Amino acid sequence: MELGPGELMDMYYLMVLSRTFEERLSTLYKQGRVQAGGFSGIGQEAITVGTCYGLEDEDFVSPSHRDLGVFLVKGVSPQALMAQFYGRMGGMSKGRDSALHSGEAELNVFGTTSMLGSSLCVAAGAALAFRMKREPHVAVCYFGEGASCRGDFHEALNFAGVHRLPAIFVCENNFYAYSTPMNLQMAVDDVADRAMGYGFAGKVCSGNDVLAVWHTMREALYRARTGAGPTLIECKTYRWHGHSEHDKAMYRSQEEFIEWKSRDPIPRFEIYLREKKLLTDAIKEDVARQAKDVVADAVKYAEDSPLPDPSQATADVIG
Ligand SMILES: Cc1ncc(C[n+]2csc(CCOP(=O)(O)OP(=O)(O)O)c2C)c(N)n1
Repeated sequence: MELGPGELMDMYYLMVLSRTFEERLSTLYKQGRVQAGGFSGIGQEAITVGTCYGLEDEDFVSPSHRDLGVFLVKGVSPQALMAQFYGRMGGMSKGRDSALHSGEAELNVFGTTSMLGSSLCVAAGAALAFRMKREPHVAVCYFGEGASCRGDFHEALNFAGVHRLPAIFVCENNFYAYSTPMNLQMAVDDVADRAMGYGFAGKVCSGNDVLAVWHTMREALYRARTGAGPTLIECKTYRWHGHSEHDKAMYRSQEEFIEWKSRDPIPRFEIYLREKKLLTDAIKEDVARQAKDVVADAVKYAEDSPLPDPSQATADVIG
């Protein structure tokens, strides 16, 4: 399956929107205007857009703490997302928290908890539910290479492998779990190798090349939807900002940072779009303006949205 011009430009817009949103969020954090600590996914946009674009509405996704793009592509409005970071009533959790630990049940976006790796088992469970109900949907779970060192990861993959579940595990390997470099977390070079131990395919791709990510995801979706079982996709990438906005990331070198910045996924995709005669300077400016307007509108919506009423703190709690 190839992407048409409209789809390619949609993906480009979503990457630009994601970047613009997060750049604004970073400024808002420094101005003390948002409640959230700001786990930036800048530099990783090709992964969220490349894996999520084209998913069915019924497909289940469980984004991690810096996967803003997953929410945007799955259809959460930029307004609700911004209000979420402001901790306002208009946000996904109606002001009960201010990070991406919230979800949107109607869109099948499952909010992860703060415990790294916890949602992998939930995604395996969602995939099992699809299997039991004979529904042709897929559960996609996002996590970092750090989370892949936790027990939940291994239990989820083992269970998904045994039952050949329609699950796709997307590892965003940005080489650091907070300040811990990859070589102090695991003794293998590729997280994808771990899939072999659970009896299914592990694929590595460039997480800064949206088309490589998209094609790898297509194969995984085909396997999942045809009953061939799960896939572990490892996308090699880099987070430009620190672990969160207060972290200056002094544990990594300038050289390394500059090298990865030169692999920025957005200009990389722009080269492709220009070669395909889909992008010109004027269109690029238009897309940037559109994204800026959407984000400005989201900020206004969030700032106009009321703070939650304390009496509602335990409303919607199921138990
Ligand atoms: C079980 C657990 N241990 C530690 C933390 C604290 N913590 C939050 S995010 C993070 C780093 C996660 O690294 P990774 O999984 O690689 O994802 P990334 O932040 O790089 O996207 C840590 C250590 C946590 N939330 N849960």
